[in-house]
Formats: sequence, structure tokens, C-alpha cells
Amino acid sequence: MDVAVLTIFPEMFDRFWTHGIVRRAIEQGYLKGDAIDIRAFAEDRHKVTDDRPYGGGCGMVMKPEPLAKALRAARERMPEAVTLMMSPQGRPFSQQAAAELARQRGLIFICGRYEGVDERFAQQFVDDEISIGDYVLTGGELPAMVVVDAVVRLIPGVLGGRDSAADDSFADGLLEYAHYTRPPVFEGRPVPDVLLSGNHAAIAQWRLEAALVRTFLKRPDLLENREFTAQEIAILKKWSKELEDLIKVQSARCTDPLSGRQ
Ligand code: 4FV
Repeated sequence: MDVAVLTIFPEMFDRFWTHGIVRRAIEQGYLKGDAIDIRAFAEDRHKVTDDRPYGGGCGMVMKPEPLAKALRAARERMPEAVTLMMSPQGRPFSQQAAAELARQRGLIFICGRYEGVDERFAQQFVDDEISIGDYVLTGGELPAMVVVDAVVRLIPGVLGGRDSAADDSFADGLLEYAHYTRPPVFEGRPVPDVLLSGNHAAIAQWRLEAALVRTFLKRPDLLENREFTAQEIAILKKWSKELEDLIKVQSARCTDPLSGRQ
């Protein structure tokens, strides 16, 4: 995959390309990352890339000409690339969006600064606008890094055999189960026995239950329109039976303090 980011701060990506899985993906030829300095395409001698907003108001707006020139130069090298603009007005980024983008051969990111880019540039050149969250950042560089980071690990082959994206959070619409590593007891807190059992079927069952209960407690919204498997429904039925039994036992125990009745 070819990735180009158009930014007035290309140096922000120097460390991004050279660390962790992004670095390994580049070294193994799965990813080619390039930060393009928009300022280099500004034709005035002060290399200006922003100007005051028409209609007045505070802040500055990114000029369309340097952006258009920089984008055309990038597209010469990556004619099939999809042009993405990071902005709070974009569609919410998600694991599903990351999986879609990971199937593309090339991605070009427009990293806005100031109040944003001239609307005419956005309408003429941007294929897809993406937001990483309902808050306002100072620039689109960090959002572009977030998207590239989420996408690169989904490129087949990037995550070696040991660590796969298959049981990612959200991969199957559930949050990930809890993870444990050595020592077997940490400050008096043991690792769940089943994980030390070597019984892979029991471990898989435990992990599915752990993912379900976590999602139920932390992100019940994820379960609303989710298709449950037969195995998952069996787990929910088991839980509801256990809950009913618990309620029966507990209600038998506790008497209503006011009426004294059960
Ligand atoms: C943003 C977001 C974001 C807005 C003005 C950059 C800033 C400045 N991008 N998700 N939230 N962008 O806040 O993607 O140009």
C-alpha cells in the first residue's frame, strides 16, 4: 500500500514511519509512507499556505492552490489512490472503515490546519472525509496517523502469524477478552486457572464469555444490532439461568424492612 500525507508539518511523521509495526511494514515492503510538504507547492516567495477567511471571523483557512498542486503531484505517483480528508465533519472512523481502507492500493491524506481547508478544494478533490472523534484538534496529522496505524495492521501479512487481527476488539463486534502473561501471580492476584490448563476448548469458551461480559458491561451499545451465534446465545441463556437462581435465593433471604414481608 502507498500512503502519502499532505501536511505543512511533514517532520511530524519522521518518528511515525520509523517505529513499531508501521516501521516493520515499511521494511517488509507492505507499506510505502511519504509526507509531502504543502508549503513546497506554494508559489509566492513567502510560501504562504493559509489566508484570512472570506466573510471575516477569527482564524485562518488553508489556501486551495498549494493543496491542489501538492495533491496533483501525489496523484501522478499514485493514480489509483483514494483522497481522504481528516476533519470533525467526516464520517466516524471505525474498525470496519479501517478494514475497507486496508483493501485500497493507495491512500492520500489531506491534513488540515487552522480552521480547515478552502471548501472548493474539498468539494473538487476529496473522495472521503473521516473524523476520529467529536472533538477539535489543532491539525489533521494525528488523525491521519491514527487511521494509517489502524489500517496498516490489517494489511494481510503485516501482523505475522503470532499476532493476528482476527480476534481484535470489534473484529467480531465484541470487545477483546482480558489478557494475562507471566508471572502467574502478580501482587497476590492469580491468572484465571483455565488459562493455565492447556485445555484450548475451555480457554476459547472462557475468552468468548469474557469478551461477551466485557462488552455487555462496557459497551452494551455494541450488542444492540449484533447477530449472536448459537454458542453465544447458549452462554447468555446460561447466565440468565444463573441470575434467576441467584435472584430466587437472594429474594428468599431478604425481607422487606418496612413490611417485614419476604
Ligand atoms: C479532526 C477530527 C480535527 C479541525 C481543524 C484540524 C482539526 C483543523 N480531524 N477528526 N476530530 N481536525 O479535529 O479528524 O484543521
